[in-house]
Amino acid sequence: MPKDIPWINKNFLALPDTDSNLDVASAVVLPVPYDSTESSIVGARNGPSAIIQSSSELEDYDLELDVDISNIGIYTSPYLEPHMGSPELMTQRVQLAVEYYLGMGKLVGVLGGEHSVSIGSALAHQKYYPDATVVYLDAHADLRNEYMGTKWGHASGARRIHEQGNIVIVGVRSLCYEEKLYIDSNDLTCVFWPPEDPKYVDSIVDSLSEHVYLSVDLDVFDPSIMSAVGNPEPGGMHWHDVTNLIKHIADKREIVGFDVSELSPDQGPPSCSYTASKLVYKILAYACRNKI
Ligand SMILES: [Mn+2]
Repeated sequence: MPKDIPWINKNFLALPDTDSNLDVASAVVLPVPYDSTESSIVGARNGPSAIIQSSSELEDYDLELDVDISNIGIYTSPYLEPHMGSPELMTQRVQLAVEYYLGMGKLVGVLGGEHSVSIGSALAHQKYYPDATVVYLDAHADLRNEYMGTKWGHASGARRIHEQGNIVIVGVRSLCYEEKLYIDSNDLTCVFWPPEDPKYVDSIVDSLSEHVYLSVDLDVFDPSIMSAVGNPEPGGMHWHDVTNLIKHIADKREIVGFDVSELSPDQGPPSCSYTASKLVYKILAYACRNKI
């Protein structure tokens, strides 16, 4: 293609081919437009396209880290087709797709979709990094063994992940009694929001293994900055609470993969899509800055 004509690529960050082809990319963003187990507001299937579209407005240069993010190489995968057979089959499909890119040595970031996409992605990462701790940011505990007839829906993600390995849950302010009992009886680390311990960031980082998988349900944010989610919950984390925690984790441990989910773009102002997009960008920056 002639380079003197200003093409716009429809990939994450609207990167030119030289920064976004699979061969050069350190990271892969994998869009998963799936929201079939949502029990309240549907629309997270439109999250990946809204995140990618908003990302074209982001600067490649990150002021905080003084790096050009595009230099890590970011490949935007084709969208994963939802499996309508069952939520369990969809989980297996997500796991397969994530393992495909992990097998190439890529850092994979899944763009949901509803938060159940985290199950397949986390299981794939737990297979590649058996010691990994999953840091699960969510307004809800997602520890129900089963909900509305499935064990593989958005209400059971943390439970399925905990059955496979280590998990630390942060930001919870809404849960059922069964989930509270599960946390207590399993001695599971769950930082409710607001946190009681002013040094909660250090406590979380100290509890993590070397490899960390990060799972972010956008409803962990306060609805004042993130209303476009399926289950908004008041009293949440703010921008710097979340980014500061992720930065500290990346400083002391290795973030090996992540997902960002539950953006339902029609439920809020365009700033929500932009915020979700910038969060993906910041996670990539913290996780990959040493690869630049
Ligand atoms: Mn949630």
